[in-house]
Amino acid sequence: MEQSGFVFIGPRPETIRLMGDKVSAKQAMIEAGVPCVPGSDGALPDDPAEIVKMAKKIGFPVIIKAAGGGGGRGMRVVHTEGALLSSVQMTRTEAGAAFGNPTVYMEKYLQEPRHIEIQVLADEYGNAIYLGERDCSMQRRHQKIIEEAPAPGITDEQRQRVGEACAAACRRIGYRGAGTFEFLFEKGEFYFIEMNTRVQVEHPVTEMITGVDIVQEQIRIAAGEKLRYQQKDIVLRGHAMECRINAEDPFTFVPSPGKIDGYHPAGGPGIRIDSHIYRGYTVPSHYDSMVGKMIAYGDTREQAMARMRVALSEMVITGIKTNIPLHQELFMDAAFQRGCTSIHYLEERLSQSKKGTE
Ligand code: MV4
Repeated sequence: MEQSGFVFIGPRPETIRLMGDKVSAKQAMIEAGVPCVPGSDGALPDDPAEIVKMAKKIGFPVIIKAAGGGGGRGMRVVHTEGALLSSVQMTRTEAGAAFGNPTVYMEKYLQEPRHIEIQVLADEYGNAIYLGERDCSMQRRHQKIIEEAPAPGITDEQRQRVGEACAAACRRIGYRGAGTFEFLFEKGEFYFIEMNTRVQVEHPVTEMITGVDIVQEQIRIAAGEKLRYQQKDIVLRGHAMECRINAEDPFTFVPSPGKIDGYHPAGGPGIRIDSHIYRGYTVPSHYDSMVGKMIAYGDTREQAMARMRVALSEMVITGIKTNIPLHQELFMDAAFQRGCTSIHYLEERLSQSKKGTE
Protein backbone atom coordinates (compact mmCIF):
# COMPACT_ATOMS: atom_id res chain seq x y z
CA MET A 1 0.00 0.00 0.00
CA GLU A 2 1.26 3.45 -0.82
CA GLN A 3 1.76 5.94 2.00
CA SER A 4 -1.36 7.93 1.24
CA GLY A 5 -3.38 4.75 1.55
CA PHE A 6 -4.61 5.44 -1.96
CA VAL A 7 -4.07 2.64 -4.44
CA PHE A 8 -3.88 3.90 -8.00
CA ILE A 9 -5.13 1.24 -10.38
CA GLY A 10 -4.26 2.02 -13.96
CA PRO A 11 -1.32 2.42 -16.27
CA ARG A 12 1.68 4.27 -14.88
CA PRO A 13 2.93 7.45 -16.57
CA GLU A 14 5.72 5.55 -18.42
CA THR A 15 3.14 3.23 -19.94
CA ILE A 16 0.92 6.14 -20.94
CA ARG A 17 3.88 7.83 -22.64
CA LEU A 18 4.74 4.63 -24.46
CA MET A 19 1.21 3.49 -25.31
CA GLY A 20 -0.74 6.75 -25.23
CA ASP A 21 -1.91 6.36 -28.79
CA LYS A 22 -2.26 3.41 -31.12
CA VAL A 23 0.66 4.35 -33.35
CA SER A 24 3.02 4.45 -30.34
CA ALA A 25 1.54 1.24 -28.94
CA LYS A 26 2.02 -0.58 -32.22
CA GLN A 27 5.59 0.69 -32.60
CA ALA A 28 6.37 -0.51 -29.06
CA MET A 29 4.93 -3.94 -29.90
CA ILE A 30 6.88 -4.23 -33.17
CA GLU A 31 10.07 -3.45 -31.21
CA ALA A 32 9.08 -6.00 -28.56
CA GLY A 33 8.62 -8.74 -31.17
CA VAL A 34 4.82 -8.99 -30.96
CA PRO A 35 3.39 -9.89 -34.41
CA CYS A 36 1.50 -6.94 -35.94
CA VAL A 37 -0.63 -6.36 -39.04
CA PRO A 38 1.64 -5.33 -41.95
CA GLY A 39 1.28 -1.59 -42.45
CA SER A 40 2.82 1.86 -42.28
CA ASP A 41 4.52 1.05 -38.94
CA GLY A 42 4.04 4.62 -37.81
CA ALA A 43 2.12 7.75 -38.75
CA LEU A 44 1.27 8.17 -42.43
CA PRO A 45 3.46 10.75 -44.16
CA ASP A 46 1.93 13.86 -45.79
CA ASP A 47 3.38 13.16 -49.27
CA PRO A 48 0.55 11.63 -51.41
CA ALA A 49 3.02 9.75 -53.63
CA GLU A 50 4.49 8.04 -50.59
CA ILE A 51 1.02 7.07 -49.29
CA VAL A 52 0.14 5.50 -52.64
CA LYS A 53 3.46 3.68 -52.79
CA MET A 54 2.89 2.32 -49.29
CA ALA A 55 -0.63 1.08 -50.07
CA LYS A 56 0.55 -0.66 -53.25
CA LYS A 57 3.32 -2.35 -51.33
CA ILE A 58 0.92 -3.53 -48.58
CA GLY A 59 -1.72 -4.49 -51.17
CA PHE A 60 -5.41 -3.52 -51.28
CA PRO A 61 -7.68 -3.58 -49.38
CA VAL A 62 -6.02 -1.43 -46.72
CA ILE A 63 -7.52 0.18 -43.62
CA ILE A 64 -6.80 3.73 -42.47
CA LYS A 65 -6.99 4.11 -38.70
CA ALA A 66 -6.84 7.14 -36.41
CA ALA A 67 -4.00 6.99 -33.85
CA GLY A 68 -6.38 8.42 -31.25
CA GLY A 69 -9.34 6.22 -32.22
CA GLY A 70 -10.76 3.10 -30.61
CA GLY A 71 -13.88 1.04 -30.28
CA GLY A 72 -14.27 1.03 -34.03
CA ARG A 73 -14.32 4.82 -34.39
CA GLY A 74 -11.97 6.56 -36.81
CA MET A 75 -11.40 3.77 -39.33
CA ARG A 76 -11.93 3.50 -43.07
CA VAL A 77 -11.44 0.51 -45.38
CA VAL A 78 -10.01 1.38 -48.82
CA HIS A 79 -10.42 -1.10 -51.67
CA THR A 80 -8.88 0.80 -54.58
CA GLU A 81 -6.03 3.19 -55.31
CA GLY A 82 -8.57 5.67 -56.68
CA ALA A 83 -10.28 6.01 -53.30
CA LEU A 84 -7.07 6.13 -51.25
CA LEU A 85 -6.08 9.77 -50.88
CA SER A 86 -9.57 11.12 -50.28
CA SER A 87 -10.15 8.38 -47.67
CA VAL A 88 -6.91 9.32 -45.89
CA GLN A 89 -7.94 12.98 -45.94
CA MET A 90 -11.44 12.25 -44.61
CA THR A 91 -10.12 10.02 -41.83
CA ARG A 92 -7.58 12.72 -40.86
CA THR A 93 -10.25 15.42 -40.70
CA GLU A 94 -12.64 13.25 -38.68
CA ALA A 95 -9.86 12.13 -36.33
CA GLY A 96 -8.80 15.72 -35.71
CA ALA A 97 -12.36 16.72 -34.85
CA ALA A 98 -13.24 13.60 -32.82
CA PHE A 99 -10.00 12.85 -30.96
CA GLY A 100 -8.04 16.12 -31.24
CA ASN A 101 -5.36 14.20 -33.13
CA PRO A 102 -5.30 13.99 -36.95
CA THR A 103 -2.56 11.31 -37.00
CA VAL A 104 -3.56 8.25 -39.04
CA TYR A 105 -1.80 5.02 -39.97
CA MET A 106 -2.32 2.29 -42.55
CA GLU A 107 -2.67 -1.48 -42.27
CA LYS A 108 -3.48 -4.39 -44.54
CA TYR A 109 -7.24 -4.96 -44.12
CA LEU A 110 -7.94 -8.48 -42.86
CA GLN A 111 -11.25 -9.63 -44.32
CA GLU A 112 -12.44 -12.52 -42.12
CA PRO A 113 -10.49 -12.41 -38.87
CA ARG A 114 -11.42 -13.62 -35.41
CA HIS A 115 -10.88 -11.35 -32.41
CA ILE A 116 -8.62 -13.14 -29.95
CA GLU A 117 -7.05 -11.45 -26.95
CA ILE A 118 -4.35 -12.45 -24.47
CA GLN A 119 -4.78 -11.73 -20.74
CA VAL A 120 -1.60 -10.71 -18.92
CA LEU A 121 -0.60 -9.89 -15.35
CA ALA A 122 2.59 -7.95 -14.62
CA ASP A 123 4.06 -6.60 -11.40
CA GLU A 124 6.43 -3.71 -10.80
CA TYR A 125 9.39 -6.07 -10.28
CA GLY A 126 9.61 -7.19 -13.88
CA ASN A 127 7.51 -10.33 -13.53
CA ALA A 128 4.92 -10.90 -16.25
CA ILE A 129 2.73 -13.90 -17.14
CA TYR A 130 -0.04 -14.67 -19.61
CA LEU A 131 -3.31 -16.37 -18.67
CA GLY A 132 -4.17 -17.75 -22.10
CA GLU A 133 -6.54 -16.25 -24.62
CA ARG A 134 -10.20 -15.38 -25.09
CA ASP A 135 -12.19 -15.47 -28.32
CA CYS A 136 -14.39 -12.36 -28.49
CA SER A 137 -15.47 -12.60 -32.11
CA MET A 138 -19.23 -12.71 -31.42
CA GLN A 139 -19.97 -8.98 -31.53
CA ARG A 140 -22.25 -6.37 -33.07
CA ARG A 141 -21.15 -2.78 -33.74
CA HIS A 142 -18.00 -3.32 -31.66
CA GLN A 143 -20.03 -4.49 -28.66
CA LYS A 144 -18.99 -8.00 -27.66
CA ILE A 145 -21.88 -10.24 -26.68
CA ILE A 146 -20.34 -13.70 -26.16
CA GLU A 147 -16.75 -14.47 -25.14
CA GLU A 148 -15.03 -17.76 -24.47
CA ALA A 149 -11.79 -19.27 -23.27
CA PRO A 150 -9.82 -20.99 -24.58
CA ALA A 151 -10.36 -19.94 -28.20
CA PRO A 152 -11.54 -22.89 -30.33
CA GLY A 153 -8.86 -24.36 -32.59
CA ILE A 154 -5.85 -22.60 -31.06
CA THR A 155 -3.01 -25.05 -30.45
CA ASP A 156 -0.84 -25.11 -27.33
CA GLU A 157 2.12 -24.05 -29.51
CA GLN A 158 0.24 -21.06 -30.98
CA ARG A 159 -0.92 -20.03 -27.48
CA GLN A 160 2.56 -20.33 -26.02
CA ARG A 161 4.20 -18.39 -28.85
CA VAL A 162 1.83 -15.41 -28.77
CA GLY A 163 1.52 -15.52 -24.96
CA GLU A 164 5.28 -15.44 -24.43
CA ALA A 165 5.54 -12.50 -26.84
CA CYS A 166 2.94 -10.56 -24.80
CA ALA A 167 4.62 -11.32 -21.47
CA ALA A 168 8.00 -10.31 -22.94
CA ALA A 169 6.46 -7.05 -24.21
CA CYS A 170 5.12 -6.32 -20.69
CA ARG A 171 8.61 -6.75 -19.22
CA ARG A 172 10.15 -4.60 -21.93
CA ILE A 173 7.73 -1.68 -21.58
CA GLY A 174 7.58 -1.94 -17.76
CA TYR A 175 3.87 -2.70 -17.78
CA ARG A 176 2.15 -3.12 -14.40
CA GLY A 177 -1.26 -4.55 -13.61
CA ALA A 178 -3.79 -6.62 -15.51
CA GLY A 179 -3.80 -6.02 -19.24
CA THR A 180 -5.09 -7.41 -22.50
CA PHE A 181 -3.35 -7.63 -25.86
CA GLU A 182 -5.93 -7.61 -28.65
CA PHE A 183 -5.20 -9.56 -31.80
CA LEU A 184 -6.88 -10.29 -35.07
CA PHE A 185 -6.42 -13.98 -35.93
CA GLU A 186 -6.64 -15.11 -39.54
CA LYS A 187 -5.27 -18.18 -41.35
CA GLY A 188 -3.38 -19.37 -38.29
CA GLU A 189 -1.57 -16.06 -37.66
CA PHE A 190 -1.94 -13.51 -34.86
CA TYR A 191 -1.78 -9.77 -35.58
CA PHE A 192 -1.63 -7.30 -32.68
CA ILE A 193 -4.07 -4.38 -32.99
CA GLU A 194 -4.49 -2.71 -29.58
CA MET A 195 -3.75 -3.04 -25.88
CA ASN A 196 -6.31 -2.55 -23.09
CA THR A 197 -4.70 -1.35 -19.87
CA ARG A 198 -7.51 -2.45 -17.55
CA VAL A 199 -9.63 -5.36 -16.35
CA GLN A 200 -12.20 -6.14 -19.03
CA VAL A 201 -15.83 -7.23 -18.91
CA GLU A 202 -14.95 -10.71 -20.20
CA HIS A 203 -12.24 -11.49 -17.59
CA PRO A 204 -14.42 -14.16 -15.86
CA VAL A 205 -13.95 -16.74 -18.63
CA THR A 206 -10.20 -16.57 -18.02
CA GLU A 207 -10.72 -16.79 -14.25
CA MET A 208 -12.82 -19.94 -14.71
CA ILE A 209 -10.23 -21.85 -16.76
CA THR A 210 -7.14 -20.69 -14.80
CA GLY A 211 -8.49 -20.42 -11.24
CA VAL A 212 -6.82 -16.98 -10.97
CA ASP A 213 -8.90 -14.14 -9.47
CA ILE A 214 -7.85 -11.40 -11.88
CA VAL A 215 -9.44 -8.56 -9.89
CA GLN A 216 -7.69 -9.63 -6.69
CA GLU A 217 -4.35 -9.92 -8.51
CA GLN A 218 -4.86 -6.46 -10.03
CA ILE A 219 -5.37 -4.98 -6.57
CA ARG A 220 -2.38 -6.87 -5.12
CA ILE A 221 -0.16 -5.61 -7.94
CA ALA A 222 -1.36 -2.03 -7.47
CA ALA A 223 -0.60 -2.35 -3.74
CA GLY A 224 3.02 -3.17 -4.64
CA GLU A 225 2.93 -6.91 -4.06
CA LYS A 226 4.98 -9.36 -6.08
CA LEU A 227 3.12 -11.55 -8.56
CA ARG A 228 2.11 -14.75 -6.74
CA TYR A 229 2.18 -16.94 -9.85
CA GLN A 230 4.90 -18.04 -12.24
CA GLN A 231 4.10 -19.06 -15.79
CA LYS A 232 4.46 -22.76 -14.90
CA ASP A 233 1.67 -22.35 -12.31
CA ILE A 234 -0.82 -21.35 -15.00
CA VAL A 235 -2.62 -24.43 -16.30
CA LEU A 236 -5.70 -24.08 -18.48
CA ARG A 237 -8.45 -26.48 -17.51
CA GLY A 238 -11.85 -26.89 -19.17
CA HIS A 239 -13.81 -24.34 -21.15
CA ALA A 240 -15.80 -21.23 -20.18
CA MET A 241 -18.28 -19.09 -22.09
CA GLU A 242 -19.86 -15.77 -21.15
CA CYS A 243 -23.14 -14.24 -22.32
CA ARG A 244 -23.48 -10.52 -21.73
CA ILE A 245 -27.08 -9.94 -20.57
CA ASN A 246 -28.29 -6.58 -21.86
CA ALA A 247 -31.49 -4.68 -21.13
CA GLU A 248 -32.54 -4.34 -24.76
CA ASP A 249 -34.83 -5.80 -27.37
CA PRO A 250 -33.15 -9.09 -28.39
CA PHE A 251 -33.57 -8.47 -32.14
CA THR A 252 -33.87 -4.70 -32.67
CA PHE A 253 -31.30 -3.86 -29.94
CA VAL A 254 -33.42 -0.91 -28.78
CA PRO A 255 -32.56 -0.25 -25.09
CA SER A 256 -35.14 -1.41 -22.55
CA PRO A 257 -34.59 0.45 -19.27
CA GLY A 258 -37.09 0.29 -16.43
CA LYS A 259 -38.02 -1.57 -13.27
CA ILE A 260 -37.19 -5.26 -12.89
CA ASP A 261 -40.29 -6.75 -11.25
CA GLY A 262 -39.11 -10.35 -11.23
CA TYR A 263 -35.67 -11.92 -10.95
CA HIS A 264 -34.73 -15.57 -10.70
CA PRO A 265 -31.07 -16.11 -11.53
CA ALA A 266 -29.91 -19.44 -12.97
CA GLY A 267 -27.50 -21.58 -10.98
CA GLY A 268 -26.12 -25.07 -10.65
CA PRO A 269 -22.76 -26.67 -11.40
CA GLY A 270 -20.47 -24.52 -13.54
CA ILE A 271 -22.82 -21.51 -13.65
CA ARG A 272 -21.64 -18.10 -12.45
CA ILE A 273 -23.80 -14.97 -12.60
CA ASP A 274 -22.05 -11.62 -12.13
CA SER A 275 -24.74 -8.98 -11.74
CA HIS A 276 -25.90 -6.10 -9.59
CA ILE A 277 -29.63 -6.51 -10.31
CA TYR A 278 -32.45 -7.58 -7.97
CA ARG A 279 -36.27 -7.58 -7.96
CA GLY A 280 -37.27 -3.93 -7.67
CA TYR A 281 -34.07 -2.59 -9.29
CA THR A 282 -34.53 0.07 -11.96
CA VAL A 283 -32.25 -0.13 -15.00
CA PRO A 284 -31.37 3.50 -15.68
CA SER A 285 -31.66 4.82 -19.23
CA HIS A 286 -28.44 6.86 -19.27
CA TYR A 287 -25.87 4.10 -18.79
CA ASP A 288 -24.63 1.00 -20.57
CA SER A 289 -27.43 -1.55 -21.06
CA MET A 290 -25.44 -4.49 -19.64
CA VAL A 291 -27.21 -5.78 -16.52
CA GLY A 292 -25.24 -8.96 -15.93
CA LYS A 293 -22.97 -11.68 -17.19
CA MET A 294 -23.84 -15.37 -17.32
CA ILE A 295 -20.75 -17.56 -17.33
CA ALA A 296 -20.87 -21.31 -17.98
CA TYR A 297 -17.92 -23.58 -17.26
CA GLY A 298 -17.50 -27.18 -18.36
CA ASP A 299 -14.82 -29.83 -18.90
CA THR A 300 -15.33 -29.33 -22.64
CA ARG A 301 -16.76 -26.62 -24.88
CA GLU A 302 -19.77 -28.88 -25.52
CA GLN A 303 -20.47 -29.20 -21.79
CA ALA A 304 -20.11 -25.44 -21.24
CA MET A 305 -22.56 -24.83 -24.10
CA ALA A 306 -25.05 -27.39 -22.75
CA ARG A 307 -24.91 -25.80 -19.29
CA MET A 308 -25.34 -22.33 -20.83
CA ARG A 309 -28.46 -23.47 -22.74
CA VAL A 310 -30.06 -24.77 -19.55
CA ALA A 311 -29.05 -21.66 -17.57
CA LEU A 312 -30.44 -19.32 -20.25
CA SER A 313 -33.76 -21.20 -20.13
CA GLU A 314 -33.88 -20.99 -16.32
CA MET A 315 -33.00 -17.30 -16.00
CA VAL A 316 -36.01 -15.09 -15.32
CA ILE A 317 -35.79 -11.30 -15.64
CA THR A 318 -39.20 -9.63 -16.02
CA GLY A 319 -40.34 -6.03 -16.32
CA ILE A 320 -37.71 -5.19 -18.96
CA LYS A 321 -36.65 -6.87 -22.19
CA THR A 322 -33.29 -8.64 -22.31
CA ASN A 323 -31.19 -10.20 -25.05
CA ILE A 324 -31.52 -13.70 -23.51
CA PRO A 325 -33.62 -14.90 -26.51
CA LEU A 326 -30.79 -13.88 -28.87
CA HIS A 327 -28.29 -15.86 -26.78
CA GLN A 328 -30.65 -18.86 -26.90
CA GLU A 329 -30.70 -18.67 -30.70
CA LEU A 330 -26.92 -18.37 -30.91
CA PHE A 331 -26.35 -21.34 -28.63
CA MET A 332 -28.53 -23.35 -31.06
CA ASP A 333 -26.66 -21.99 -34.11
CA ALA A 334 -24.76 -24.72 -36.00
CA ALA A 335 -21.81 -22.56 -37.09
CA PHE A 336 -21.33 -21.08 -33.62
CA GLN A 337 -21.55 -24.59 -32.15
CA ARG A 338 -18.73 -25.69 -34.47
CA GLY A 339 -16.64 -22.69 -33.28
CA CYS A 340 -14.19 -20.37 -35.08
CA THR A 341 -16.80 -17.91 -36.46
CA SER A 342 -15.38 -14.53 -37.54
CA ILE A 343 -16.01 -11.00 -36.23
CA HIS A 344 -18.58 -10.53 -39.01
CA TYR A 345 -20.65 -13.64 -38.24
CA LEU A 346 -23.33 -12.08 -36.01
CA GLU A 347 -23.98 -9.03 -38.18
CA GLU A 348 -24.19 -11.22 -41.28
CA ARG A 349 -26.57 -13.63 -39.53
CA LEU A 350 -28.75 -10.75 -38.32
CA SER A 351 -28.98 -9.21 -41.79
CA GLN A 352 -29.91 -12.65 -43.24
CA SER A 353 -32.76 -13.18 -40.77
CA LYS A 354 -33.98 -9.62 -41.40
CA LYS A 355 -34.14 -10.37 -45.14
CA GLY A 356 -36.09 -13.55 -44.37
CA THR A 357 -38.89 -11.54 -42.75
CA GLU A 358 -39.18 -8.98 -45.55
C1 MV4 B 1 -8.92 -4.15 -38.29
C2 MV4 B 1 -9.79 -4.98 -39.02
C3 MV4 B 1 -9.29 -5.59 -40.16
N1 MV4 B 1 -8.02 -5.37 -40.55
N2 MV4 B 1 -7.65 -3.97 -38.71
C4 MV4 B 1 -12.16 -2.53 -35.17
C5 MV4 B 1 -11.96 -1.72 -33.93
C6 MV4 B 1 -10.54 -1.76 -33.59
N3 MV4 B 1 -10.41 -2.40 -32.31
C7 MV4 B 1 -9.86 -2.52 -34.68
N4 MV4 B 1 -10.87 -2.97 -35.58
C8 MV4 B 1 -10.57 -3.68 -36.70
N5 MV4 B 1 -9.29 -3.53 -37.17
C9 MV4 B 1 -7.23 -4.57 -39.82
N6 MV4 B 1 -5.98 -4.37 -40.22
C10 MV4 B 1 -11.09 -5.17 -38.52
C11 MV4 B 1 -11.49 -4.51 -37.37
C12 MV4 B 1 -12.83 -4.77 -36.91
C13 MV4 B 1 -13.06 -5.43 -35.67
C14 MV4 B 1 -12.01 -5.85 -34.85
C15 MV4 B 1 -12.26 -6.48 -33.64
C16 MV4 B 1 -13.58 -6.75 -33.26
C17 MV4 B 1 -14.60 -6.36 -34.06
C18 MV4 B 1 -14.37 -5.70 -35.27
C19 MV4 B 1 -15.44 -5.32 -36.09
C20 MV4 B 1 -15.20 -4.67 -37.26
C21 MV4 B 1 -13.91 -4.39 -37.68
